[in-house]
Amino acid sequence: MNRISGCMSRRDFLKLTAAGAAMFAAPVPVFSAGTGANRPNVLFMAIDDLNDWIGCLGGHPDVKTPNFDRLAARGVLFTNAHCSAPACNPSRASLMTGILPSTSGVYHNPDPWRKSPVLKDAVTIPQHFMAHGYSAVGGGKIYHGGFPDPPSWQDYFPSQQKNKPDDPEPASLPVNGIPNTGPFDWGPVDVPDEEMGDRQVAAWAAKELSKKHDKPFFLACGFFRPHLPWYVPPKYFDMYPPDNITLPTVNDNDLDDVPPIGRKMARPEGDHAKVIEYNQWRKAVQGYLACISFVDTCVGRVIDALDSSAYANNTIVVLWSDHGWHLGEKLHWRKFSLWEEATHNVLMVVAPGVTQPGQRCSRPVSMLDIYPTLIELCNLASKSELQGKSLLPLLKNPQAQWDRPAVTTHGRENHSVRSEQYRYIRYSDGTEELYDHQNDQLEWTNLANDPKYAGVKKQHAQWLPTTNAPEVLPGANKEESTPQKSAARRKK
Ligand SMILES: [Ca+2]
Ligand SMILES: [Ca+2]
Repeated sequence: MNRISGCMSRRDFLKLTAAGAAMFAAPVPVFSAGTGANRPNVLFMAIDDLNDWIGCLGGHPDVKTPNFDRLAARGVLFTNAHCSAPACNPSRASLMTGILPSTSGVYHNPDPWRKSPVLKDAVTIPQHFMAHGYSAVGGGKIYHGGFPDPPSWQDYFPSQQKNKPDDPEPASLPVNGIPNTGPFDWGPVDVPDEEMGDRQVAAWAAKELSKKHDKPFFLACGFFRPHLPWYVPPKYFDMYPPDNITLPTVNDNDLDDVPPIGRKMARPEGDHAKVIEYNQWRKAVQGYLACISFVDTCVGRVIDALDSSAYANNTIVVLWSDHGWHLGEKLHWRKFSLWEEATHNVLMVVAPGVTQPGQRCSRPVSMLDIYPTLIELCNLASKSELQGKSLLPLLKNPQAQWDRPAVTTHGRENHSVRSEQYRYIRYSDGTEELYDHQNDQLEWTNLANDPKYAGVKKQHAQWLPTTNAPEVLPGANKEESTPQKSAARRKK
């Protein structure tokens, strides 16, 4: 599939059948229970702000990502995977605890997730592994910046309090010439790769993999690029000459059939207007692609280290990104929306003895599903509070039936339900969008008001969360959220 050029693949209908549900009735442990020594290790890699612009997902025709592609080729690439929330903190809090934003009340980046009454004592993925005899260490960005979680780890790089190494910056800022642009900036920084924070995280992870481990390990390794600002060494910019870059296919009237809450999320008068005014679209796409190719080399370092380690054959690799990114589609930039560009993200799983090489799965899955998947793959105790479903049936057979769509929430009571064919959005005021991906992969034509689709809407609406917890606000977690506050805070 190629969302940029508009070449669209046709997809099967999602079949919401009882047969699909029955597949979850009897989970089969893959590895035998017993001492920790029998259990597989887990290499858990996170990429920040990476949309589907990697070679194997076909999201951009120009991108070069040999390392993402070779990892995907070893196992199952999920081509229709979506985040629980299109922002770093709520997406990661949800992924790491297995709880939906609408249940926890963690909707936006400033929301302190451990202050949620639901997540206060939540057992995170690495905590659950530690409770089963694993070591759990991490490096780089796994949780969002302001909210590291020392109880999740035995050790952390660079430290439990400072989860991310610093990055070098160009001498003169901003590079793109947009006034008051802050981190919404792009351009080369003339340093060796080794000075980049992500390369330090990759080197740390490689060293961990070279050590002798007495226990099975859960090793988390989080890369920050392609998060803004898009500063990486010049050679990565040189890979994408701006004059030859393919720009996203954008419909200037795309927001005309979008309800007001959605238009407010897009904010075309903000980033997009500035990018056009300062003639930066090509350079911005260049910067994002450059950062993707840079982080691809970091992923490659870690894969090489795993391959040359003693753990090459008994380590599960899970690579994920926390949400997608708009680069002008719907006249929007960044994440913070409920459309395909913001919710679609990267998920690939290599599980020795379970997955086959070269498999692709187009079932709609959620980052919420990672936690129960790892529980089954490593035969840990199940946890009834988790709201995702184990992907094990799809890891074994990517064409297996799947009984549920992926739900994404952005702010209280704004939800998207993504099935194999459709995306249904319902905002807090009851307004709706519906897109048919079989005919409209770019989500240009909102079908929500067409009576022909009443049944499709109803089918998808049954998956809308019934709980919409109050937002967990900094310093006053019992306070009720208001749309004004949420809108103001989202801009931070
Ligand atoms: Ca992010
Ligand atoms: Ca439209």
